[in-house]
Amino acid sequence: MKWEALLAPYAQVVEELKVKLKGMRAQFRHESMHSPIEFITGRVKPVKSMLEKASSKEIDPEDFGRMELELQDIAGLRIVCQFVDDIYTVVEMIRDRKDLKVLEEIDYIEKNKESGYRSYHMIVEYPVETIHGMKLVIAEIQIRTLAMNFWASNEHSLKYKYKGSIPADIKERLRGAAEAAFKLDEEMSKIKHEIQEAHRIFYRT
Ligand code: 0O2
Ligand code: 0O2
Repeated sequence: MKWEALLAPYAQVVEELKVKLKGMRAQFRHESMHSPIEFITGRVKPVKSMLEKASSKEIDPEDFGRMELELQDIAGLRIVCQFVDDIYTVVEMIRDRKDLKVLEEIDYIEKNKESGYRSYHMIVEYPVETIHGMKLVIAEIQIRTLAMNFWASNEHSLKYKYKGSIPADIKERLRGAAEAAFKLDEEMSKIKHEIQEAHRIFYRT
């Protein structure tokens, strides 16, 4: 079968989940509440990058069945939030949804990766209707702040530039930049709480 046909259910899952997650954001906005979601993006993993990952896991390039089981980010969604607290609000909302099942959660915020990377990852199973019946598809949802997203996209392009092997001194600076980005998140959260507190005091008196 051609790649396009094999990946069609994944493309559908990305589109369906994007619509549903954007729906959550729209509901918050309609109710004039702060939306924990700033924006959502989604993609199907490019075939080249699927094959590279398959090769690193010693999966035969013809064995799409194994790729479906072991590459959990063929369908990938990214939810970008303003504040760190918002990430955990979104996580709770996803856990509560009845249209998908959470298989695994990895908190790279509590414990960041060696590179400095921070994000909350949820691996979910989502039922999609195809012309051959219902198919359970695995998708990865990455939830992160704007600052974490800024860091990850810059680091990702540097990795691309240096073909996966970033020089040690640049790696060290990237780790420092990740900490600076996290400090910015923490500072913004403190400012947000102080504004909310001031609001409460103002309206109580
Ligand atoms: P809105 O209301 O502006 O958020 P699509 O299918 O076109 O909705 P696509 O093409 O899969 O989405 O993804 P794309 O183009 O990467 O971006 C998805 C949404 O995220 C777009 O908004 C972008 O404007 C938004 N976006 C991407 N990067 C940033 C960013 O750094 N900051 C902000 N605020 N938004 C960003 P929408 O979906 O068109 O609508
Ligand atoms: P791309 O190009 O974004 O698709 P595992 O097999 O479980 O050991 P796996 O599957 O890589 O490892 O899972 P992990 O580590 O949770 O990472 C999944 C995705 O998270 C990556 O996909 C990236 O999108 C993102 N990510 C993880 N670590 C980093 C990092 O150090 N920097 C950046 N920028 N992103 C990271 P891909 O397939 O690696 O890449």
